[in-house]
Amino acid sequence: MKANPKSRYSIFSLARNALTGHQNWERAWRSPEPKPEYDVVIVGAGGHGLATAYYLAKNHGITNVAVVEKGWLGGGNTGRNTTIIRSNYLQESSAALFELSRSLYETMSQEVNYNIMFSPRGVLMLAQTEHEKRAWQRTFHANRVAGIYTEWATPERVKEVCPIINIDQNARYPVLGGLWQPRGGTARHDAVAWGYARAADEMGVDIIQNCEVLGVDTAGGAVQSVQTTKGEIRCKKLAIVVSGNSTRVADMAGFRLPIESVALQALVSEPIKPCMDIVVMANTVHGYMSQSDKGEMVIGGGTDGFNNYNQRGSFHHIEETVTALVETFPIISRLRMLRQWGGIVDITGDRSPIISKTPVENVFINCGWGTGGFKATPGSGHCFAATVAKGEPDEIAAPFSLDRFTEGRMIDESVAAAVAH
Ligand code: FAD
Ligand code: PYC
Repeated sequence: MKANPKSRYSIFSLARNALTGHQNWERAWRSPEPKPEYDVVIVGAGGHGLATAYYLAKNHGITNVAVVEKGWLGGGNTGRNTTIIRSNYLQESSAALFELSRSLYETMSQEVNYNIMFSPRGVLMLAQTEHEKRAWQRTFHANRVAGIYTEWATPERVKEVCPIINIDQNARYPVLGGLWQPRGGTARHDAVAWGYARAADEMGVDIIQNCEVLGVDTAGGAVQSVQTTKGEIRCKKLAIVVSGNSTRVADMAGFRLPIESVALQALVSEPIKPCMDIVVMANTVHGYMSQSDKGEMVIGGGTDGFNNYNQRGSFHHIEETVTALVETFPIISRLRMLRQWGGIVDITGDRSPIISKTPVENVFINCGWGTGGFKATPGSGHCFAATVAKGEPDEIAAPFSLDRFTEGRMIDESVAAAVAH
């Protein structure tokens, strides 16, 4: 990466801090008190809210912006996901959105001058029933038409890219092939939030943590202000980007969303030697796995079977997910699991996101990413910033508006959504 001459960080500051007991690190972003009024208030300092702030400042010159966060930045789903990035979606509009995002990941470290550790190691979606094989082959053909590079992998090719997979055709769920996206991969999730936060802060955006939005004043049918735990903040525009809490904040602004909130859990094993250098998703059995740089196997499964706002893991999930995966990955039968957690995901009926104006003037919403929004962070921020700045969705965001649910323009991505189908 080329050194940025404006950077406050250098090899010399690294050495100086190492020699002085790490007492003198500069803060990566300021911790301001809220001003009385902003042009735009963004609720939620997850990756999507921070990316929105970054692109509002960078692409639209709007810097009188506050991002208000009830906890700490990146502490929601952004810091709880399993970091899978891919764009192998079926519908044309989704392909455009997710491929924009994947391609922005390729250069994000340089763009925000922060190493987000993008690792295009390849993502493989297994086909383990005849029906699933047909569904992924259909997606493979659609990807080709949309200009997204994927390959169809035979069982032998699957074994080649992931030697620890069992391809015995007598298995209960035999590996019949897979959809392989070589430029899919992973990135460090909290670095994505930190990178956007630092870059937005440098352009003048106020990031206000420990500041919960408790109410929205919409007198006269347009947003006036938000009530927060740090007092009232007036705003000309309000952008709601709170994932699993979307229905709660939309309620405050006086409109309803077609969203269900449910916990999605994940777990990691004890660290082991490198044995898997790609990401594999096995959606028929509801499981997926990759290996972290520390050597832990990062494992996840399906959503909880009931609506809830829990951010915790539960024992049944470890048992169900590991049981589901063990036939395909026999080596995990002897692994000890180290820790587990959960996040609240916001799921729509068609498993596609919402990037939209709302029935309240100057209130905008970005939600419904469900189990799959980490991969979309840069593209989502890019499109949502344009929507907020111009008051109308841009070309890529337009199909994802809220009125598609009343007009019946569903964007069915239940197969691509994988663990959320
Ligand atoms: P968040 O990061 O949740 O940010 C929203 C923020 O809003 C939070 O910080 C919250 O505290 C704040 N907030 C809420 N209410 C208020 C309020 N009233 N006032 C102020 N602030 C408020 N996606 C992928 O693409 N790949 C994956 O591999 C993947 N794995 C996942 C695994 C798990 C276990 C989970 C839980 C999710 C996974 N996802 C994955 C989904 C992905 O994490 C999310 O879609 C994405 O991170 C959403 O980002 P966000 O910025 O919209 O939300
Ligand atoms: O959307 O790729 C995804 C995903 C993987 C695990 C959870 N979500």
